[in-house]
Amino acid sequence: MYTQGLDQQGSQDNTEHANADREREAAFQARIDGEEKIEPRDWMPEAYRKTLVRQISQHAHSEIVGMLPEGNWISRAPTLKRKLILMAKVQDEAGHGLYLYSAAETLGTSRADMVDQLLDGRAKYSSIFNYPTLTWADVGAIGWLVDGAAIMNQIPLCRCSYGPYARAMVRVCREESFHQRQGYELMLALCRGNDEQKRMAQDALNRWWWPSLMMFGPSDNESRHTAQSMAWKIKRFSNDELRQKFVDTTVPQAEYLGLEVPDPDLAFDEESGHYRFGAIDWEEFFAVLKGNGPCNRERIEARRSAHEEGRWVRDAARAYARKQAKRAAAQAA
Ligand code: BYC
Repeated sequence: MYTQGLDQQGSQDNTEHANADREREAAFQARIDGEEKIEPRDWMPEAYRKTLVRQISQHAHSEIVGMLPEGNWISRAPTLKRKLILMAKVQDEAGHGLYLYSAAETLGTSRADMVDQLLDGRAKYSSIFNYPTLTWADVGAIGWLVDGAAIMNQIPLCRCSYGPYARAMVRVCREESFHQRQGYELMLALCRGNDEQKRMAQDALNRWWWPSLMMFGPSDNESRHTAQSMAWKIKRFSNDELRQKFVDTTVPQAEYLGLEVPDPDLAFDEESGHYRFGAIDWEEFFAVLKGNGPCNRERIEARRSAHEEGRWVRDAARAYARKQAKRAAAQAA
């Protein structure tokens, strides 16, 4: 009798908890629907927190790994001016990584944990950075196409429901817009140059076009997170919608450069006002995600050795912080 009474009490408590959770979730969703920003100290469903940590940390890792393919060309830039521009751009990417790690930390995950997840292969970063930069024209193609795709994806993130992520994106997008323009201007210089330079530009477009389309993620029917992320207003457009906007914006830019987009099925559809494009090689995309792209191993190896080489800086910073804390405690006593 007595245990039965306890069981009943237990199940009543569970029902009350479930009802309270449902009410909190409904109130949370109402705030999202009303376009309110969610801030770090606000209550949020655990799944919302987890989705944000996943997306923001992957985004931060992409910025940091993204420094590698372009950094490869800093010492070989053709002029001092190009070298200065490229150094500034690569430094901007480091800054973006830092704002993004900070935004993710507001959700209760430490930067050290996020970095560990990248280095031991548990966390993803953008597929695009697993391709090599073979010629100087690749620096132009990355700015034009990769930063162009990044802006297309990130401008809507300025309206993301999570305040710290949305605010970080405002500055990131301003800087990405400069990056895109420098890439396009570099391509234009090559296209107005001699035959060899124009061939380099075309070759870079041939190699970066399809991987750039893949950056937007799997097609909508394969994307496991989009529906929930859109309901939470983390994402404002689906992967396919953004990919289409990118194609519509970029094809006329390629025409202006006098370059040919490497897609025999590409055609403008008068009726819809959009470009129709050929099938994406999703096998290639998923192989890259699994770690089998042309440069996956090289990129992670470069990050691991950078992390090891930076160990003494972290140790020194920690020792300094301990010393400061001890001094502050002694002064307070
Ligand atoms: N690469 O359900 P889905 C940049 C993963 S670079 C690798 O559609 P979601 C920059 C996805 O994570 C751009 N993985 O996911 C430019 C998920 O796996 P998990 C970085 C990808 O999150 C120049 C699975 O596939 N930008 O900024 O709704 C220089 C299923 O996908 C990719 C961002 O990170 C990919 N391309 O949508 C330097 C923007 N695509 O986690 C830097 C923020 C998908 O379940 N992120 N996956 O194991 C987003 O907007 C979204 O996370 C995505 C994916 C559109 C990328």
